[in-house]
Amino acid sequence: MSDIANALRDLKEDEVKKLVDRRLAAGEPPVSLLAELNQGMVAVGELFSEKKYFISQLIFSAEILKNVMAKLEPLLQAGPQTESKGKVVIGTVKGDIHDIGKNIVAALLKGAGFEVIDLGVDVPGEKFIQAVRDSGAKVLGMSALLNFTYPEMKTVVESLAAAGLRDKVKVMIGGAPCNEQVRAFTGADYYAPDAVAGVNICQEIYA
Ligand code: B12
Repeated sequence: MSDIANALRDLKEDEVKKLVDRRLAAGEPPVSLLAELNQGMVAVGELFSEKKYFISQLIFSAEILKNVMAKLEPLLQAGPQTESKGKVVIGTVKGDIHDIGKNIVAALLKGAGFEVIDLGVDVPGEKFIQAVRDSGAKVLGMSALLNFTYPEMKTVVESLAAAGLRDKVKVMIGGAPCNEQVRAFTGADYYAPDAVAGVNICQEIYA
């Protein structure tokens, strides 16, 4: 693991900030730091699973990452102002309040010129459907970090069909525990392992 990932895993806030500042000052693009930060958070999650970290440490890791992202997000969004490339509805599914990854995806999409309709966290299915209908977005992105929310994503996909919207919108899912199998279970069209992959998928859809 990199020095940034290690510092985040060890909850050394000042160290994380210092390393991030140093790499940005050296001219490194902010997007290249995301994978390392993510690695650090995965390591925190593992320590939590092993009962070596408790919920307080999970909360603290999120605080550290949120503070770092407050610096990185404006940089990720700082693309040249162009005409909207298209609309994307995004949110974290009902029952789940994890939003750091979803916010990164939203920031990168904005930076790439997409109009993002961010519904926030713990989003009920009806709200996703309503937003897709009202906005005419061709992409719906759902974030899920808790495995017991997979059925919720499946329900949203089925509700899109029931509302006559399924052929008008592509559904993309993401979040640490998601994978291709989860995508197949939910009936979503795409699974994105990270935010950059998510942006690439949107670019393909709107090409
Ligand atoms: C920080 C954290 C928290 C914070 C969240 C704060 C916040 N505002 O988000 C807090 C402390 C609140 C929290 C709470 C809980 N958490 Co938590 N948490 C984490 C942790 C350590 C990091 C998550 C994170 O921010 N990662 C960094 C971001 C950048 O990564 P990411 O979200 O995966 O996003 C990237 C990609 O996945 C992708 N992506 C994400 N979403 C989307 C969406 C789309 C559309 C696309 C295209 C891409 C995409 O792009 C992102 C950037 O590349 C994870 C560990 C892990 N492995 O992820 C556990 C983890 C997710 N949590 C877990 C658990 C169990 C919980 C709790 C139930 C704990 C408890 N007992 O209360 C609660 C649940 C609360 C709830 N109802 O939601 C488990 C889930 C296990 C499971 N598979 O179901 C994990 C995996 C930890 C573990 N190993 O046990 N958590």
